[in-house]
Formats: sequence, structure tokens, C-alpha cells
Amino acid sequence: MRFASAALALSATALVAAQNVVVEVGSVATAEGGIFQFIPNDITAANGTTVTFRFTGAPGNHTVTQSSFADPCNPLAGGFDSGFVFIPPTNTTETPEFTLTITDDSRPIWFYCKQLIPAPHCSAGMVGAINAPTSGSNTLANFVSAARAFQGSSGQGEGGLAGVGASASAAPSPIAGGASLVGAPTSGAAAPTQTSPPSSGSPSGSGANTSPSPTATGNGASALGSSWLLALGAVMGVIVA
Ligand SMILES: *[C@@H]1O[C@H](CO)[C@@H](O)[C@H](O)[C@H]1NC(C)=O
Ligand SMILES: *[C@@H]1O[C@H](CO)[C@@H](O)[C@H](O)[C@H]1NC(C)=O
Ligand SMILES: *[C@@H]1O[C@H](CO)[C@@H](O)[C@H](O)[C@H]1NC(C)=O
Ligand SMILES: [Cu+2]
Repeated sequence: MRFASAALALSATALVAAQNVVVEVGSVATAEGGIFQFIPNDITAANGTTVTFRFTGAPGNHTVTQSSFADPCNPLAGGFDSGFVFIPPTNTTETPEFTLTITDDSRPIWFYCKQLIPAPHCSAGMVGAINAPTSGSNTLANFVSAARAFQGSSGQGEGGLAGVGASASAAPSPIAGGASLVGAPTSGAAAPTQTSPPSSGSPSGSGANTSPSPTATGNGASALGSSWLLALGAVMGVIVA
């Protein structure tokens, strides 16, 4: 009997360790809370738990970037960072995912979206926390308030796969047609540095294959180019709305 309950206890531990929490990144304008949110934004996850961020907000172009309670809209040194994941207005067949495994549940993990277009998403309240205290001053509610009060451009420094208290083993994937990545993490975190904010939302990187440059000329290319422009217009239109 003692052996049986020990085995039960062990399997219960294994079940806990295998838990997965799913968080939607970005939403749609018609949703309660609008586009700029993580759903849920208040996550409880023990050591070994995985937290899968699904970039379902379409259209959208968001990140999951680790920050700190004291500085909600700037990257934490040594923090994780999904990089930008662009999802086109039309539903892609597969949803890109960025999965963190919790390595230290003894202190809170704070994160934000670092997108600045058309306005900083962090200041719009696109932040969240894993294992935030439920009492005292460092609550999620106070973190959200601090993010909303943040002025200027949120930090664009790039983090890595490995963060503080949680780490990913791969950049967001799969990247279906129309979706694209910018600044995807490749390894452990580089020391975040402030870089100039992007001057426009022009496509770059891996998106070039499926999203021809709007300046492309030639019949085939310009047809594709204008559909890309329409797509961008829809993104901006919906986001501005
Ligand atoms: C596309 O639609 C499917 C089915 O409704 C949904 O599961 C998936 O998350 C959507 N993907 C994106 C990128 O919106
Ligand atoms: C989770 O792991 C961290 C780092 O090893 C450790 O400090 C903490 O005590 C662990 N949490 C629990 C509940 O064991
Ligand atoms: C997504 O956002 C990043 C950062 O603003 C930008 O560099 C990239 O071009 C955007 N992707 C698309 C397809 O607009
Ligand atoms: Cu965002």
C-alpha cells in the first residue's frame, strides 16, 4: 500500500510537470480588450510547465519579450524574446507558436510586446506575467498600470531563447504562407541594447518570399505587390481602428 501511494504521488508529480498553458498573442479589434493583449495575461506555471504562446491575432505583428516589474516596456538583460511574428489578415493554415519551459517558479516572470507600429503595444497594455504575486505592490494590476503609463518607445533590444526563469528551445514556428519573422531568437540572450525603432512597417527577412516588396515592378510582381499593400492596409486599418 505504501508503495502504491508513493507511485501515485510520483505519477501526480509527473502530471503536474507535464502541464501546458496556452496563451493567445494578440486578438482582434472586435474582441473585449481589443487587439493589444495576451489572453490570459495572468499565468501560473510551476517548474517544468510549458507555456505556449500562440500567435493567433490576425492580422497582427507581435512579440513576447521578457521585461521586469520595475521597467515593464524595456527588455530584461538576459531575457527571452520571440522576436516579431507577423500574421496576415487572412487566416493562415498553421499558427506559429513560441513555447517557454518554466525553470524557476520562485519569482515572477514579466513580459511585454515590443511592437511600436502603429503605436507602442506595451503602452496599450499588451503585457503579462507568469507567477505574479497576488498581494503586495508587485501585482499584475500594478504592472499593467505601469505599462500603460510608459511614455515613448518601448525597448527594441533583442533577447534570446533562454530567459530568466523560463527558456524556449526554438524560435516561433511553423511559419505558414503569409506569416513572417523579424529578429527571431537563435541562441541564448544577447545583452539587450537599445536600437533605433523601425522607421516603417516595410517587409523584410523571411517574409520576402511570400510578401514581395511593394516597390517591385513587372506584371506578376506588381499584382502580388498590390495584394501585399492591401494586406498591409488591412493590418494598419484594423490596428488603427
Ligand atoms: C485560424 O483558424 C483556426 C480555426 O478557426 C484557428 O484554430 C487558428 O488559430 C487560426 N490561426 C490564426 C493564425 O489565426
Ligand atoms: C523551481 O526551481 C527553482 C530553480 O531551481 C527553485 O529555486 C525553486 O525552489 C523551484 N520551485 C519549487 C516549487 O520547487
Ligand atoms: C513586423 O514588425 C516589425 C517591427 O516593427 C517589422 O520590422 C516588420 O517589417 C513587420 N512585418 C511586416 C510583414 O509588416
Ligand atoms: Cu503586440
